[in-house]
Amino acid sequence: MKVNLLFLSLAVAVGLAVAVFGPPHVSNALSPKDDNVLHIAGIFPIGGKGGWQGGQACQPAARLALEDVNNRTDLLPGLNLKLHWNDSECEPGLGASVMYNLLYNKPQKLMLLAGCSTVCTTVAEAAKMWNLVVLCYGASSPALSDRNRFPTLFRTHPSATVHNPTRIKLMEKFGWSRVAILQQAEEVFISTVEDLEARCKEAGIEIVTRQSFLSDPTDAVRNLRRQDARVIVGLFYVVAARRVLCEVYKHKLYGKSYVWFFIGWYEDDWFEQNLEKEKINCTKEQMRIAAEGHLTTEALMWNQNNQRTLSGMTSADFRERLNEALKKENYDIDNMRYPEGYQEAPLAYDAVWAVALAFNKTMEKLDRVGKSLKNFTYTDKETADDIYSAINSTQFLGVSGHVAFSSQGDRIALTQIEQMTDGKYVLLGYYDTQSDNLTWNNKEKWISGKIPQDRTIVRTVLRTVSLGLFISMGTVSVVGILWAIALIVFNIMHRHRRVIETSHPVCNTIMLVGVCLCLGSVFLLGLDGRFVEAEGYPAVCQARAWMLTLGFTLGYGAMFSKVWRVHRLTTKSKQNGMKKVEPWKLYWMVGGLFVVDIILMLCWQIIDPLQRSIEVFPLEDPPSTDDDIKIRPELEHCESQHNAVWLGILCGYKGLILIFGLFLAYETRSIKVKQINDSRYVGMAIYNVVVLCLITAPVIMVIASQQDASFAFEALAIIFCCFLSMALVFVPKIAEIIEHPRDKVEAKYNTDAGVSKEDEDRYHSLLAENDELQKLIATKEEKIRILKIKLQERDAMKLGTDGTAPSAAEGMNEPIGLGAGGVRNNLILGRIHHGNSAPGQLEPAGLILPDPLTANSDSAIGPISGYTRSSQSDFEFSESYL
Ligand code: ABU
Repeated sequence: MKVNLLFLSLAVAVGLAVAVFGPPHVSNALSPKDDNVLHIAGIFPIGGKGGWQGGQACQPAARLALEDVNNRTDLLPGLNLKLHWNDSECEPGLGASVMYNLLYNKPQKLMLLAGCSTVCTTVAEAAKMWNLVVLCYGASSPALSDRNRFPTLFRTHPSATVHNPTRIKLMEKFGWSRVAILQQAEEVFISTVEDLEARCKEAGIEIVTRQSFLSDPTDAVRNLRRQDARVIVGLFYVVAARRVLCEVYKHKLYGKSYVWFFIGWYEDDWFEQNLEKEKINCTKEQMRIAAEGHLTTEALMWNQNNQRTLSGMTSADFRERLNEALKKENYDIDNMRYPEGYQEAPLAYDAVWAVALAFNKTMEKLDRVGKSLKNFTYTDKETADDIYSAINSTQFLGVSGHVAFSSQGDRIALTQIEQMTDGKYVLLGYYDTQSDNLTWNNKEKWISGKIPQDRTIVRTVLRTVSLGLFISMGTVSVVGILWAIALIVFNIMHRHRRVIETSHPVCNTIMLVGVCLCLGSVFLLGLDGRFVEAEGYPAVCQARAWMLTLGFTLGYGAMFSKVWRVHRLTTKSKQNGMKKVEPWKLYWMVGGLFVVDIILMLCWQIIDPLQRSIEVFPLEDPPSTDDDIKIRPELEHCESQHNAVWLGILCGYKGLILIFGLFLAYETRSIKVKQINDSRYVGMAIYNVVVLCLITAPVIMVIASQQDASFAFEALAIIFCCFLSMALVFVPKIAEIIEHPRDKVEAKYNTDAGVSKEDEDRYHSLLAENDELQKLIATKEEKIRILKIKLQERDAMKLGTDGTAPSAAEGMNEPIGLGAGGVRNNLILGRIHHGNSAPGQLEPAGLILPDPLTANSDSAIGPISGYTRSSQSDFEFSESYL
């Protein structure tokens, strides 16, 4: 009933198909009466544009088989086979239409021959409705092995899965464990790939990517390149294969670094055919270049032994006859221009023989029950089952080899492996899946002379500081350390010299120790993977952090404490008077900073210690090598888990000290105190350190990925800070000591007395001048006294004569403004250069400087620049160094 309804509904379609494609062709060597004829239907893909057009050679092969079968008297005695066929173009829709046409047009067909997987899938799924057995001579789809879906299907063509064990075998043989798959989106290839994936997984082969395409493979091929696919299994029909190959050429996925596995049933010159017709945008030469070296696997379709087969022919005889038949159809066989399906022609030939043998067997069986094949109808399930059983048990030696069908209806076959060498296919060997036997001819040829790699070999190269840079920075650091040690010795040796003594030698030594640590850290900064194993690197990281932090604190802290004290002295003196600088206050400051550092560093190293971290850079090409390798540069860094937090705390704390030091240095820029004689030079050194630190820290963060630049920058900053600090603090001292080897004459630095050499000279000249003036005063007083006596005598005489009052001169008993005692002690120092007055210029009235030797340190002069000058002997104001 179901079938009848189907018949009815398709009648219109069949009628249309007949009108469009014309009546079916009939192949029969003889012209027997219709009573003696068994009719079979055939569907051949011949004139299509895509897929497999193997009917071009398979249809003539089937025709030859019909001739041979019908010529045999022992086969189907008294009966002839007749083939009614049409072209499906390997299009499933057209194939279905052709099938309906064949089935709904008389005479009754007993079996269906079909080729091309897509068509076979369609017709075999429908044929069960007509109780028809389908025999596929050209269908490789593994999906066709599903007995539930295709219960009446048999095929002489092996399933495409027979290639997969062979592919796996080759991958293992050549050591490829990373492959890619490119497939056309057709069920035949999808099911083949599924099988291949399962087998790869079993064999431990990684499938790096699986790309598919409908008709345009451009994107899929591009993706293969992106994925660095080297060994690629390509599954597509030949028209798509030509498009793929052209894209392979364009994307340069060919040559010594690539291996392609193609399907072996394309014709030998498939990559040169129909390029214009199919609008392939590559020349023959380009296609040849891209195709060179590829491997193919294919089930054996031609009997390899020169045995006589059931038909009485060897496969060579069959080839001859087929070639003749094809020549008659105008194929240029002499020039090796074979039609599509030439490889599968023996399968079509053997398929017809299998039909004949099965019919023969069925006939015998039906004869015994008084039935005949000739009475078969599409509803005759019983006879259909008999035909099924007969073909299922059919075995014979055909021109394609031993013909037998598995329980899934599949053909069991050997596979052959070929390689394209110099534009020709060369047989490399055979693989028997059943016995896992690989017969190898050792004829493979690789473009580079060696087996291509399945991936780019990535070599990890650790980026290290260049040796020259490390050595040069190291050398400068060593010089710096030696110089610092020499200065420590100098500082200790001359600690009693006033110039050193008043600069706080212990503070100087602390600063120099800090300098040594900082310069030592330059070595640690350059110690990387070149010298230290990965396991030892965290220790280097921690040593670097400790050394640089403590070095900085000692070096900078010592200088900071000096400017701090100067600032304190100048601000406190107003209230408390000038005090002596207590050394312990300086050490306390440095010690405090040092302890804070130790606590911070301990917390950091205990809670979240510095570890070796690796920065990976993009792959690079090696400078020059023929090998297929890439370089992956790596750079070591010292990082803890919460690196940013720790660096933030440490840099924040140090940054504050730097900024505060900068402020103090600025505030005390014009002040020189006798208690810390080098504060101005120290201030300059602080400026230098602050500026360099503030520039270096952010720059190093930015260039951290460039090992040479960041090392050079960091090392130079440290070296520059250290050298300049040492120079600013010690060069004047050294110069002074060289200039004045004896302590006495160190007048310039003799600030304890509060008098410089010039002041002393000036003092002596003032004393002399004072003596002169005192003598002058004495003379004048004598004169006055004499004059006074004279006046008194005159007045006495006058009084004696006229009795008048004394004159106005009587009020001049004392000299005006020059009391004898006051003149001696207070001098108008009109010649001392002071403050803003030019040398030799008189100071404004009222600026009375006490005697330098007897002055009270508390005598105030008045505020200048916000500071109170308590005594000319305590502070000296000079031009700011800013
Ligand atoms: N060897 C030809 C197979 C064609 C197909 O499976 O469609």
